[in-house]
Amino acid sequence: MTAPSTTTSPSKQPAAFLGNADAAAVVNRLRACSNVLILTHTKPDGDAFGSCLALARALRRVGVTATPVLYPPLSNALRGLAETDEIVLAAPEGPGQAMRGEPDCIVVVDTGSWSQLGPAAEFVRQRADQTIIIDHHINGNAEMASERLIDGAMPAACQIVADVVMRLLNVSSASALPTDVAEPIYLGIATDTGWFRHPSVLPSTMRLAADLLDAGVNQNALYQRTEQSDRPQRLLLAQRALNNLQYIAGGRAAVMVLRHTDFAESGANLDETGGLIDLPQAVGDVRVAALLYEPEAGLTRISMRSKAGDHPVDVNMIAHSFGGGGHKHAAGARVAKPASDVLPLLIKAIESALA
Ligand SMILES: [Mn+2]
Repeated sequence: MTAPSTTTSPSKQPAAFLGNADAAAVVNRLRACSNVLILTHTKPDGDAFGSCLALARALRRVGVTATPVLYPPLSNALRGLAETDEIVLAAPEGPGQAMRGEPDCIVVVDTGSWSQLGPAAEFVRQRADQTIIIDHHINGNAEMASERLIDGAMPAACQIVADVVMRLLNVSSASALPTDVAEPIYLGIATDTGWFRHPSVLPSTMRLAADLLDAGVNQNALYQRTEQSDRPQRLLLAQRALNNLQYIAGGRAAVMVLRHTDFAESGANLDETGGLIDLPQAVGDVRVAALLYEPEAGLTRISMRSKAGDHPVDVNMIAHSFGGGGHKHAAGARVAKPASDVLPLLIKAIESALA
């Protein structure tokens, strides 16, 4: 880990990871395939899961065998949205274990980083020529894939996947997509944008969402399933996060810490930290929110959000200084130190970004 940078000068910006392919080229390539492996980042979120499922369902409709291999943890809410035979959950020896025969194409969605591929990284490393990335993160590893359909302006990978599956299925409007393809796309966009509240939302995002509703998506059913199906333990974890909340930078930022023991004592799982980062953002003066939590003793994950507006803080820059990355308004990092060591460094980095 490098020391947190005290400046946010543009020269320190991570090199842009530019795409080199358009949707039409990717679709042509996919049409020529017969056996496609679909991968995403470990601990798949709604966007990762939705991208995999929508792409797999669309490929199967055009006669292509598609195997999405996902690495847990995967929330029960997401898992329940796919039939049991539609996805493979974990293949500890690598995705080859889950495939019937050698894939002629690998599509990696919602990430382009080796560090996020988990046990699949080695498999992909040997097959970069056959690999396509579809992503909205600009800090990835270009050598992972020969074709990279990447648009950092998109709020969700699913908005890019929507374009791909519409071309694949030959429909000119997302309203003509089959409902079972439209649903996971809507899920991915809704969850990656905090249900259309984040600054990343574009006019085209709302138009696409409307078209997906026309395609038969039941938005309230998806909302209840993903946002209103918590276990009671999650609220106990939230209680602990709020107990540990502190305002810094004169109240313009808030940081929360969950220690390893907080999970054991509340009975909550690591994947139940989702959404906690949004709580301090309810406060008007808070421009930056950070959550530090320890998946295990001696390891800290940092999650950060910033609000758009005057002098917005680029949390991607802060995350980068901790060896992580993400987007301007949402980023994270993992640091091999206890949270008590990381906290003062992070506070300093946030305070200097707000200075
Ligand atoms: Mn995403």
